[in-house]
Amino acid sequence: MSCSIDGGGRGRGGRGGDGQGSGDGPAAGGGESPARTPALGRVVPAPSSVEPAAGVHTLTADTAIRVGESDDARAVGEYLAGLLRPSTGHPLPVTSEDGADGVRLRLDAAESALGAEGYRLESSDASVTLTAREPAGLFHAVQTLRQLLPAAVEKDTAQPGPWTVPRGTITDVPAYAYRGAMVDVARHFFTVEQIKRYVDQLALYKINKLHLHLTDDQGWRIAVDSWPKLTSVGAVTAVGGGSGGFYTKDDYREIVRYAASRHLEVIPEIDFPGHTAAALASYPELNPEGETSEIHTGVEVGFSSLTVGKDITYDFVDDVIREIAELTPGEYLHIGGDEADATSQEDYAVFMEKAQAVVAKYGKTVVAWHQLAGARPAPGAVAQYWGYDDTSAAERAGVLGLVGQGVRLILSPADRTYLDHKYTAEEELGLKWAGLVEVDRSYDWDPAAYLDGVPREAVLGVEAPVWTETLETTEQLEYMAFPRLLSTAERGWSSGGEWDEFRLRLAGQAGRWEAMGITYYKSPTVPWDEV
Ligand code: TNX
Repeated sequence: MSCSIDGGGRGRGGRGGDGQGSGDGPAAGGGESPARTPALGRVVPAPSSVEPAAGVHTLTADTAIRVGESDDARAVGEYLAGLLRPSTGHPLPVTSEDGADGVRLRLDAAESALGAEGYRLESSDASVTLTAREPAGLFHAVQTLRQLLPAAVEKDTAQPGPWTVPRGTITDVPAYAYRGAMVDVARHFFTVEQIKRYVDQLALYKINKLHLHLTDDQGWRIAVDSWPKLTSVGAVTAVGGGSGGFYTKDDYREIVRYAASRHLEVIPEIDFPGHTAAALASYPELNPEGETSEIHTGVEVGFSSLTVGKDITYDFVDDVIREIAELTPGEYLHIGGDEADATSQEDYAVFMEKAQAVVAKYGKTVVAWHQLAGARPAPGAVAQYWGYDDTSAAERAGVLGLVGQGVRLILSPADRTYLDHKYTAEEELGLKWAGLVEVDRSYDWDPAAYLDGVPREAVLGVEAPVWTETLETTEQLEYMAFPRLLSTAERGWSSGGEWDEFRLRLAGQAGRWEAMGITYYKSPTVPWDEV
């Protein structure tokens, strides 16, 4: 960060902020004003460089969104207009007409330093100009602009304003290419609409990957045409014996399309060879003796396995991976590979080698949980590390071994990034096998230095998973994700960062969550703004 970030709200002594960049507009002074302007740089994740200037830019009834001739810039401009129109009540026409005023979105191939996702935001008296090399960068610039407007901009009915943006320049590029969030839709099912809502929330914090854990012992949640009983039988229930559910292929395509419109890539996970009780119950022929078995409705793990020695297992794996790959425009396909405690080590190695080859055959890059260390990784494979402070030296050594073979890592340390874990011992929701994860703990790590012996170049990025053994509703999911999701978002986007400063920026998000109707945990570790 090239300058100090003003984390404190104006007029709130003792938080160290000086209001720099908050400007002198009518909205800037009132601590209780719903239209208070955040300081430039009071953004999550923290931008790489923030240069505040005095004063504010104000969006008015005359403001146009200027997108030039680019369809990509127009798409981002329409998205921005859709965000701003309901609360501002302004028409905000999206126009190709050039002009020195308004909100200007520019795509410029010559801006090579901005890379695939970086952007620059310049706010002056006359205009707010967003510049990027690629559409994703413009989209991220819009997320920053949202956070620089008063929180009430997030409401879906007309609000009084004024709609001020602090002046100055932000230049911002991400530290890591992979900044993910995972939802386990297998333990409890979440509908397309619920996932879309979460996607919108992820986009606000520049998360660019949505990993869906689509299958587990308790349910198979994605239609596979060549094995229809996976959903007609395997999707009917959930943890606790509830009613389950699954995505048709069109449902899934709609998730992929919607996520792409928010510049998120969907990574499907089909968990093999363990976590397969729902598949085994759907097709008894996948069991060793063709015997019938049950879908699991409890929360235990590590008891189910595909039958590694049977040919039909590989027909199944090939068909499933082919059909899932067809639904996947993105690069990655996740094959799980975790907690295969009912598979012998030898069988595991055989199975994972074959399954990885199938992923390659259908043109995807394989991702697996870090238990992949028990097999030979395919060229280009990515492993997702989900260990924690108590993970054994032997297990860590296995991960180092993978890295030594060229495997890149997605880091999801369970005692930092796991959004299903309890904040405190008093919490009803959540698990705690990796310990309690208060908000400060979720921020207390550095991906570049987290695993001894793993160089920064081997870290593809970070991911925050929500496992759903104890979570069934949108409110519960949000309560667990907010605020901790933002810790992982920032660890993926920004280099460095101290908790004492981060928590001040976090504090400014509460007003946005209230305006958006997001349920969150009001952690005592964060000095929340009054909202
Ligand atoms: C471990 S993390 C699992 C999941 C559970 C989760 C609960 C991982 C790869 N496996 O099966 O849902 O813990 O926290």
